[in-house]
Amino acid sequence: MSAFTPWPADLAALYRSLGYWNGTPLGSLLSGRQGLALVAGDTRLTYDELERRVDRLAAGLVRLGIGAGDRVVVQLGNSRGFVELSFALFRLGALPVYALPAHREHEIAHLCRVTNAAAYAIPDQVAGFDYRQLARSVGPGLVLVEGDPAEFVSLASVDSEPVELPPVDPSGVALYLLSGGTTGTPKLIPRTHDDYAYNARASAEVCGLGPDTVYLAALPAGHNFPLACPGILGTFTAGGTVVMAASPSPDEAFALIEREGVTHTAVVPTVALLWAEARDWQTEDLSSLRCLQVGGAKLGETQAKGLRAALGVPLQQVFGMAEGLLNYTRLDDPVELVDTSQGLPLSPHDEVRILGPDGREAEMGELYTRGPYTIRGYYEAPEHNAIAFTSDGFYRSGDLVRRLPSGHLVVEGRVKEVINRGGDKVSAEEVENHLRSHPAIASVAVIALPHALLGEQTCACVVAVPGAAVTVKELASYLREQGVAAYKFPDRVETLDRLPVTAIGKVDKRELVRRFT
Ligand code: J2J
Repeated sequence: MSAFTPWPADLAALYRSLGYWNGTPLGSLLSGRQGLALVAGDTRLTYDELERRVDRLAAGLVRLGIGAGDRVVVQLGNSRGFVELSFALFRLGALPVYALPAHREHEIAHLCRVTNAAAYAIPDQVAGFDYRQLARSVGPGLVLVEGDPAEFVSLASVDSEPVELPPVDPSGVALYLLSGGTTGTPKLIPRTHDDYAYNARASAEVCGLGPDTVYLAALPAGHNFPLACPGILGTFTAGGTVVMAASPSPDEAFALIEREGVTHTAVVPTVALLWAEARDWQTEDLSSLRCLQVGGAKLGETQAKGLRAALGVPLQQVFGMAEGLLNYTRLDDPVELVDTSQGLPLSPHDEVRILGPDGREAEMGELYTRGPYTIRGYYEAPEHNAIAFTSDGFYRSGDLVRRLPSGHLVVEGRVKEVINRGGDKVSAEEVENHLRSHPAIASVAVIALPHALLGEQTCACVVAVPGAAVTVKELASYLREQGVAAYKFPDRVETLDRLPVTAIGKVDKRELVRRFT
């Protein structure tokens, strides 16, 4: 079983005695349910059909040498293969490592290397990008392809008579999520069967999911929000139907909402705003929607009111993090609270501390948290863990929040160096590291600047070497050559003679933000 930082024994016992951790491995979430489980493209699978396919896929993976504890980097789109492979791996006790579709050589090679991945799962090609080419340059020995496999193994062909599988320890790691981190390389978040099943189940309850729920997975499925908040796993827990959207574009999403009678879906504010705009010319019936979850980046009050008016569907604000803590506005909260807050912690046992600059509890300050589904440490990152977690196990979120008398939190800003680009998290340090090796750049600082649609955009503040010029286009093509995902490319470049520094000699990013806003 893969090592992770465990919860202290007394708290683990408490979470078990409260029934939060109920010993259910994720692989068994499909069992005992009935009706339509999954709609993806032309495929419609009942729970029975999905169960059978998962069992056969798991048996086929065993034949290919995949077993308990093996890590598999999963970069599939929102497809049947994503669901089938995830569940087959859960059943085997093998661990999906969820990459995002936008990741390229740099990110995938890193994930394969640090997890010593046994396999890598990809679609054949999407929107003109050939993932098999990516697999050729970085993939481990076994590459599984949904679609045309070329020289690799077709996921659909992995199919054997079901075999008896050894039991899976529900207290062990089930999967890895990627952090929207602050560090030079993205950190991996180990989630256990127990804590993640609770995350999905409790979320499903708060969002009112049941067998009649039709959930549209519009955001990339390997992200925590659509995966388990309540998302795909929460919908299966409740016995509902998951509908996979290949993209969250209004064309695709609205047609599926109308056709399938979608009741719940999750989007980032940028997508929600696009949907609201599209309402002017797209007339599909969206009245089946009972809950439009918006989260991942701040949704302002004016935006919330505008969305409500344009789409005419109930909204829910979600402030979550792949590390654990989830905050949801409740379905019966007054509209005013839904429009002005980012929600209330999910679990009665979520511990939230808001600490001011003096380290004392305050009404407004940095959010620290621990609880039954918040990790105690990143995968194999002892040095970073010493900074990211307090000695008593609180995760230091880097978010600045204010607590309302109702207990709801309002996100006011952040202290971590992340650009939240329409919900995509870009580590300033990571981009700076890449850009520092550019021959025209003497020094560089990457900052977030406001942007009307994205919320924030990435700006590279550059001191160029004498005589050289640096443009957005040039940096994009440089980073593309380095195999960096496109959402990390700077949207803006500002050139300076020197970077301003603070009294203690660090780059003064606040001053840069002031100057270029
Ligand atoms: C402001 N900032 C927010 C919000 C997240 C549900 C929803 C989102 C995520 C997610 C998630 C925000 N307003 N409503 O995992 O399950 C910023 C914070 C936070 C960081 C986490 C989920 N919702 N954020 O976004 O791991 O800065 O998770 O710490 O990608 O996003 O990013 P991530």
